[in-house]
Amino acid sequence: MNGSSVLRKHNFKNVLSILENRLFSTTSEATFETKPFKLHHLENGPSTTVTLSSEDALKYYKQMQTIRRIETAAGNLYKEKIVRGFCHLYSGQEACAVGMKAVFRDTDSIITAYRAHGWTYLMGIEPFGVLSELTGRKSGNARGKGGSMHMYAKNFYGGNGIVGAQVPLGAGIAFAAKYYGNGGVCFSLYGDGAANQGQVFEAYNMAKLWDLPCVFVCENNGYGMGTSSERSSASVAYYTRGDYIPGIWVDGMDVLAVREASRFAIDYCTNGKGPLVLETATYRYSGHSMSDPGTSYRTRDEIQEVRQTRDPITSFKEKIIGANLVNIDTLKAIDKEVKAQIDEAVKKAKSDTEIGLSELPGDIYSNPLETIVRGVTPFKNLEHIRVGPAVNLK
Ligand SMILES: Cc1ncc(C[n+]2csc(CCOP(=O)(O)OP(=O)(O)O)c2C)c(N)n1
Ligand SMILES: [Mg+2]
Repeated sequence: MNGSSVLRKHNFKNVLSILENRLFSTTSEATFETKPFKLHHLENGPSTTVTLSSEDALKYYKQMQTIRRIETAAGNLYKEKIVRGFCHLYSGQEACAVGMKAVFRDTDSIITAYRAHGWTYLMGIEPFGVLSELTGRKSGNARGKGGSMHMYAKNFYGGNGIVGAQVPLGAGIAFAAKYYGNGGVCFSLYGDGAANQGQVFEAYNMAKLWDLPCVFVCENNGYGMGTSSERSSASVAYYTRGDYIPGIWVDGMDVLAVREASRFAIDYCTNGKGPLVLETATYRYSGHSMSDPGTSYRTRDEIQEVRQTRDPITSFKEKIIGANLVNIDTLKAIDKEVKAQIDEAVKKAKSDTEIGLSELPGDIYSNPLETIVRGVTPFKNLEHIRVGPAVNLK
């Protein structure tokens, strides 16, 4: 090709891309570079070059926006005193969940701590099922009896309020997958505040001893209640804390990086190599729970800076628009659709009714072996009843 034809081709390309932008036409696939992963006891890690289709871009964007909106709605309902009890929001951490879920297969499971609303939605429950659980109504995911921390779905083992206790349970779910030989991997999530607990290390030990298909995911959002990770942990390199278990550090604000790391983790575990530790570096915008304003142990500037520079939704939006994968109007339409869906779910969650008192002893066990509920009251016996079905019964 001679000089003038190179120039002609180059100009032609420029003109084309300008035209493309003007007409808001989009490309169907784009490639991005993630931040480097940090590796522990691994020779090779996930690929830092990631490919994204426009279809997946829209899917992840919608999922993250939906989680953000559910949490905003939950916070408002709490302030209106319609949601009572505990309420822990996941805002800021959306990319962790959406990135992991993006590569889950039908056989993979997840168990988390008390920031469970977003996961419940991702694992198949409509926002109305989440919000009506929060308001304690009968259409709630657990018929209004579980509340914020106790929501479940197929392959989703909840919502667990005892810090760290879900980690050995996750190892148990992974054990079951290995025992049944179904090829499933369990993602067992915990926070930086749980990462120093003894039971975490006991679970690591068993998981490695038996090479269980378990991904121990430490969602490091920088704080356990009001204590910064630096003040609570002698080593904040949580991805190395499994010692003999290999680990990966990933930018938890980048949905694509989390997706790639999770893909790698599933592949690793299903190849019989045993467990893996995945640290997702993330941030929570809200206080620890609704009773914590979240400003006494960190500055407003710190929160503002994360919002402006690392927000998982805004940064993803900029990325996919910049790559011409989607156009702004489509994203605006998604925003509108999600807002309408959550507004409607809030309305219904407020007006739904509660279950009757007769259901109080319902579903204590999936298979009650005794008729009478033990240890309740000496005056009046309560009988077990099944409303069912249990979502995770094998
Ligand atoms: C066994 C136990 N100890 C203490 C508590 C009180 N508590 C609730 S959350 C929390 C901090 C957990 O922080 P982290 O694991 O970082 O999770 P995050 O809230 O940041 O998501 C503590 C100490 C509890 N629920 N259970
Ligand atoms: Mg934390």
